[in-house]
Amino acid sequence: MPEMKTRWDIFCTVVDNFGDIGVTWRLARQLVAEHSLAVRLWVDDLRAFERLCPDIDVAAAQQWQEGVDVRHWPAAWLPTDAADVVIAAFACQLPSAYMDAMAARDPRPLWMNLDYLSAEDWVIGCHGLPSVKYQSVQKYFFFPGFQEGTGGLLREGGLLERRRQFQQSAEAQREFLQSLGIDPVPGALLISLFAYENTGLASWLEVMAGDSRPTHLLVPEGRILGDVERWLGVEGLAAGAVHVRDALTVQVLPFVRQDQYDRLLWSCEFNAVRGEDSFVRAQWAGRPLLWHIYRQDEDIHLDKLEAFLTLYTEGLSAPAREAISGLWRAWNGADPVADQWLATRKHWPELQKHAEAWCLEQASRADLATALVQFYRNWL
Ligand code: TRH
Repeated sequence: MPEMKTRWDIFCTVVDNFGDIGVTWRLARQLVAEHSLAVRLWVDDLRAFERLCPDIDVAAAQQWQEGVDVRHWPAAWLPTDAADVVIAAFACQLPSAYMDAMAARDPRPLWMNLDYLSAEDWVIGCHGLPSVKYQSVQKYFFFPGFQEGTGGLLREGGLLERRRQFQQSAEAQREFLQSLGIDPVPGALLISLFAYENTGLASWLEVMAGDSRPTHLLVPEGRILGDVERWLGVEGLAAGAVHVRDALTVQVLPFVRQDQYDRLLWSCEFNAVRGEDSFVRAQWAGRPLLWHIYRQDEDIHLDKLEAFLTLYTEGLSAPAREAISGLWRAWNGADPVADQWLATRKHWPELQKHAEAWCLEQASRADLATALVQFYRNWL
């Protein structure tokens, strides 16, 4: 008889943006592909999912995508049996009938909350601790993170090898960029820009336009386009648009699939990213980056920014640390970034080496999917 696969349910409510679905879709695929698990991914908003995965049928209650059993999480829940492992992503509230099904199940499932990523030290103390109980079912905290003692980061098997091969092949990069309609400006610094609205952008575009080295800026369609339009003095920017201002070429890209977005990050010398998942992917690209952190009430996101900077800049010379930290702080304060960008450019070789070293250090720890599976094994 074939061995029964362990069944996992992942629940995702799309709060806003693409991070919630971006992380859970990535995790679900990896659990299927690398750990041979039977995974159902419950998503309340299939339209957001469709942006990342155009194959999604937004009208389907159930569909298979890359081996994942994708379920629309309906407002009116239909009775469903509980899985062996239940992951509530980002503290989403499970349907009460499903919680009853968990409590009725024998043996009880392992119930985990997959939390948001943070570099703060307290995460180490809280990772893996019991949280609330529902009847006799215990919930546990599972924290992703950058340090030993956390749940780690999502990283597919062989990712860095694929990245290295791609970065070593001028041909592969050319072909990929061409497939997105990108013909890199000769000698230009290739930069990707994925960010929330940011009034600091104008100063960055200004300094790039006046630079002695050309810059080719690639901007996937999204929230930052309004700031780009204001600076260019144009309206209705959409994928395919290309505008040149002195040394700066701005090109708008379509929003692409996650694996294509990875290759975009690998192709660029510098990546501006945001939120959670693109932030991690830019680290796996092994290139210097700029993080636009997701804003939170009472500015608590600024503590998270500082916590990450403390870890990330360890080992850099003091001037390089100040330059990159200054750039990140200005960007997240929506302040002008021109001086900080010029200072960062002065330390380019050091920052490039450092980005690769940071990537390798992070990759030396267990990836998040493996850590989840290990957590389950230890719990059994
Ligand atoms: O979209 P985000 O801003 O998501 C945010 C964060 O996750 C934040 O922590 C959370 O609280 C909030 O959502 C609700 O940024 P993030 O996390 O980088 O997610 C974007 C996803 O989109 C990521 O999986 C990469 C993917 N992506 C593509 O697949 N193609 C693209 O062209 C681009 C630009 C992104």
